[in-house]
Amino acid sequence: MSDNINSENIKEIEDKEWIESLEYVLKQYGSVRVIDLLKKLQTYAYKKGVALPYTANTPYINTIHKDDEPEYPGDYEIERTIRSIIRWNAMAMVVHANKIEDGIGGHISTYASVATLFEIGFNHFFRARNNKQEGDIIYFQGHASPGIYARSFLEGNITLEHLENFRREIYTENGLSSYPHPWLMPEYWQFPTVSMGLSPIMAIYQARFNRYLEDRGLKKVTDSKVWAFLGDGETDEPESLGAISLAAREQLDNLIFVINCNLQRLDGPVRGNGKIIQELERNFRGAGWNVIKVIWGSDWDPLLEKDTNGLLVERVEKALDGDYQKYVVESGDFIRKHLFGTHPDLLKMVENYSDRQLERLSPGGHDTEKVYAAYKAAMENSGSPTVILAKTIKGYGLGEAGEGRNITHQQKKLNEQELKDFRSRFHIPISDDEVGNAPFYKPPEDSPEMKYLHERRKKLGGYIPKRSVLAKPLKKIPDKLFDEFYKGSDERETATTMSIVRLLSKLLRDKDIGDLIVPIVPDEARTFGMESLFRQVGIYSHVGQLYEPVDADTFLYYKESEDGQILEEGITEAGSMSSFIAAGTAYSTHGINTIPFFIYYSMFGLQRIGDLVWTAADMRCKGFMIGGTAGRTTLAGEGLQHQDGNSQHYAYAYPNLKAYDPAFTYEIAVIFKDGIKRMYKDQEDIFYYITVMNEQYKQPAMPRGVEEGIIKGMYRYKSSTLKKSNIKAHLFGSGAILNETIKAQKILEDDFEVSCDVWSITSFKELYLNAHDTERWNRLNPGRKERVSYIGECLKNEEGVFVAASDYLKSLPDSISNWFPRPLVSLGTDGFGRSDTREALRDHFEVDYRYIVITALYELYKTDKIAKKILSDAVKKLKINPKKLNPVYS
Ligand SMILES: Cc1ncc(C[n+]2csc(CCOP(=O)(O)OP(=O)(O)O)c2C)c(N)n1
Ligand SMILES: [Mg+2]
Repeated sequence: MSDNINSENIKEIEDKEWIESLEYVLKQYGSVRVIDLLKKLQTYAYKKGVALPYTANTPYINTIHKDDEPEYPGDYEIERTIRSIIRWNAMAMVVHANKIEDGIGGHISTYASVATLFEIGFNHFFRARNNKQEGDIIYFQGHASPGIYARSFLEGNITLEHLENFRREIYTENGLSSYPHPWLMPEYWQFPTVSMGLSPIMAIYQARFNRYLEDRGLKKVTDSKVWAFLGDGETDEPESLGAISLAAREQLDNLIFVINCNLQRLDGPVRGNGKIIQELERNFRGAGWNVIKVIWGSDWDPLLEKDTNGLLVERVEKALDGDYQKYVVESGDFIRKHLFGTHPDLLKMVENYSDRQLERLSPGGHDTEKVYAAYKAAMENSGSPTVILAKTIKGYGLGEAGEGRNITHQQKKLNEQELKDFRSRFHIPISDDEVGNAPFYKPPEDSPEMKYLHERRKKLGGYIPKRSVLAKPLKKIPDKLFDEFYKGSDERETATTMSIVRLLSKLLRDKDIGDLIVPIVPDEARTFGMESLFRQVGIYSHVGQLYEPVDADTFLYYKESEDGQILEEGITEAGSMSSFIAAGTAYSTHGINTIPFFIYYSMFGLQRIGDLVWTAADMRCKGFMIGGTAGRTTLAGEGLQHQDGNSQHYAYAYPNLKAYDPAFTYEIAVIFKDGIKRMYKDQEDIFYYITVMNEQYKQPAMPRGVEEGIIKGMYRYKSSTLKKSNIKAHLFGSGAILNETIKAQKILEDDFEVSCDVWSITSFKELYLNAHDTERWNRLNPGRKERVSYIGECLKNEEGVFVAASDYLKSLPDSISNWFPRPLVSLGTDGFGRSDTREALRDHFEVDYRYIVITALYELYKTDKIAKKILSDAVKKLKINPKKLNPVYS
């Protein structure tokens, strides 16, 4: 027993000595030396076999100590009043909208929690772009849009009519879109953020792209920042955290994440049984970010000050997020018992606090000084990105109507009493009589608040959000460069993938636009034969190449350089697409006409990252997405997961995405030339999806007069040589399957005396859109001269049967069948892919020339043009197995 006492005593003495030594070093030499010493001790202990427990967490308190907080440069009172008015108007917008039309939706509680985090930014940090400064790039949390509108209302950039038409965009020009959508509000919103998880990954790649532009000398080096505001629930999306190590690796100190940790998501707590702030801290610190936690408001400072034995820190660390949510809705008495009642010393700490005071102990994210200190530290941090983890209260100020309640995310209506309470809590000068209608409130222009608000924004360069098209249209579109692609390859067999890479290589050399091309590839350059570009233009790396590449002695070595042009993203289609978006919107964000050229495995594009593509479409992003080695049967060997028979279909869903499935090199050249012109000279808000294949065949020279057809979606590639036959068929093919139709044409002509024309379909989507558009116009304009669709124009006097084949689902040709003189019969690749040869695959999916021949013959038989016997003989002759399983079910 006495031994124990002795050893305890010794321990105490040891502790004291060590702490005193540390204290001495800290005082004498500062924290850097302390860190150094501790590291040395750690290493020494490790060498001696002492495995220290690892934790990436710091205690559950603010990262910035109260004594290190800078002086607050703003006027608290005025800022609080402004914030309160914005809170009110943001809430009123949603209440209004739902009063007029039940179910129109909207969110109150997200902004209620993030208001301070935004407002400190608006008053002190967010720089607008103008002719003197580049400005910051800000991704606002999507569901908080009412608060952004409400601020713009005070600033004068959004009118009362706008507020009254929140979520009513159809019948008024002054409606407001539910969330940030540049497509709908192109002079206001820059970044769509409402699909959770996309803004964090886009922000990371945006910050990296800003660096890329600087390193390549395309823009000046500035200290502008990319801010991304996210929800804590949002961090569950894989995209949210999926690229954070890239941000640290690239040392993106131009990037600041602010995570609004209100501990709740839509259904309930984010981590009721844990602590989201600590979890995120671990993730971000582990990845190498500068993490700033803003957990406690100033009211907590005196308590933490009193906590000399660490009991309080221990207790707040132990309490779960589920507990903290409860403290928001519970009484002070409950907080006293539950949080502080675990130890007499803790209870003593709050013995002089009233219940009301305990209820009002607020989290750091609602404390202007704490938030300001965090933002300032983030601005000053260098060498790593910063994440601010700010604890807030969801539905802050809603009281009984939803503060901290699980239902709060969906709260859209407040009754009269709740409106009164909200009004009183935030001191909004609206009378009891009026308050039930939730009227909007704007202080007089000459009020101190309005003056302050304008003055702050003036200082920061203007009002935000604001979107504009800063880049001038390109004057010169390369012309001559494309000529060689129209000529054909003579006897040489090449694939369209090779052609597009050759085209890219030439574009990169072009003196007018070469610098603007941004090749992006997710670890697939060799697959597409692009490795020559490594050497030609280099792979971008902010630090250059710090090692000697293993293939340094070869001509096409792996060259990384600071001004490298290729973004070799590694295996991340989502990251690559985020780069694509940054580059394809630089005409607006930076006033630079960069032209992204993103080449990837087509199956891992629209199918995998379709939502990012949707965001790109919303953002009016430009550029070329190239789906490589596309086609379900053209990509031999790779099998079920790789063989793409769908992506052309997905492309239909994106209104401003042009989708092409070209067969020949010259078609690619025509589409490209037109695309660059339309996007960068005519400034159309469109982007391109082009599928290219790895099947090698002779590339024909461009026939005369087909350019317009290529762009519009189809043209007659090869007329029949059998002019006299009165049996007629038209075969339509796209991509590499066009060659099968050409083979089928020959057989139909030689063996069956069918006069047969072959048409190349370059874009089913263009044909589909044009046909529907024409029909719609005719339907709505019955008295006027009927318009004819492009398909109708092409096939005006054509007779016979019509058969189409592509390497995609049958529904692709089906989608345009309505406008053909007779139904178009479709062949396609419905079903799971297989690994086998092209020949076998085309037999399996029934898209080879034999099936095209049989289909044409069957249609001719049905229209009494040929006898049944010819058809049945043909089935045998072409060795088609009638018992074969339908590939869609196999
Ligand atoms: C990809 C995606 N999935 C689901 C939703 C629907 N949704 C909208 S808000 C929300 C909860 C948001 O919680 P959090 O990120 O914590 O933000 P808070 O509102 O709490 O600030 C959900 C699930 C969405 N917008 N995007
Ligand atoms: Mg949340």
